[in-house]
Amino acid sequence: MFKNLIICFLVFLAFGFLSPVSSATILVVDDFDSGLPGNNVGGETAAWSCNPEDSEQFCKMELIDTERVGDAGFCLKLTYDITTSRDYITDFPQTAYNGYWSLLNGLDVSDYEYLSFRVKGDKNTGHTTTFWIELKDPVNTSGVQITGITDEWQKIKISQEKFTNIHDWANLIELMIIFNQIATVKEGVVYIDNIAFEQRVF
Ligand SMILES: [Ca+2]
Ligand SMILES: [Ca+2]
Repeated sequence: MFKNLIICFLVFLAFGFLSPVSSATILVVDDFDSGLPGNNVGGETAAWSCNPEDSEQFCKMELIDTERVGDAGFCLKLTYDITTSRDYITDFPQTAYNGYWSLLNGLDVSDYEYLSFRVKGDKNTGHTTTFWIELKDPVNTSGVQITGITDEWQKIKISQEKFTNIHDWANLIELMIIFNQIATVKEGVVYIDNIAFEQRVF
């Protein structure tokens, strides 16, 4: 009887301490709340463009606390412009491509099922309703088109299976946001917050 009680107590302890689901089901890549470049998994972050010497096109990254998800912290503000007098993309004259990268340093997300993030466009400047998001493993790159962006925060949740070219989910190298010829508005502002990988909720 006493032995059974001990076992019950140990089982209670084990489940009590090990089973809280919230800590295990979401892996936060970046909540931007430090207000500084660099993500929550130790990777560098930056804006990029297809030609840094062409100042007619650019993507600028800022971390701001006037727009964000939640009551505190910061979000990522991307100000982009893909109009230029030069040609970069076949069949799309005078169109550049640029965006933002976040290094994942070999992040293991093989136990996760979804990439998620919050996004909205800026009502005043205008914004594209669509952009491209890519993941890279050591060998492959795979992208998904994000659509339906409005000027209200929404959560985007993409099954990792949609990134069909990624084969090494235990070793992700980079996440990239790309503004290119699919942008519905060629100059604008997009806000991003809470980039994460999530497990399926049972
Ligand atoms: Ca935030
Ligand atoms: Ca321009």
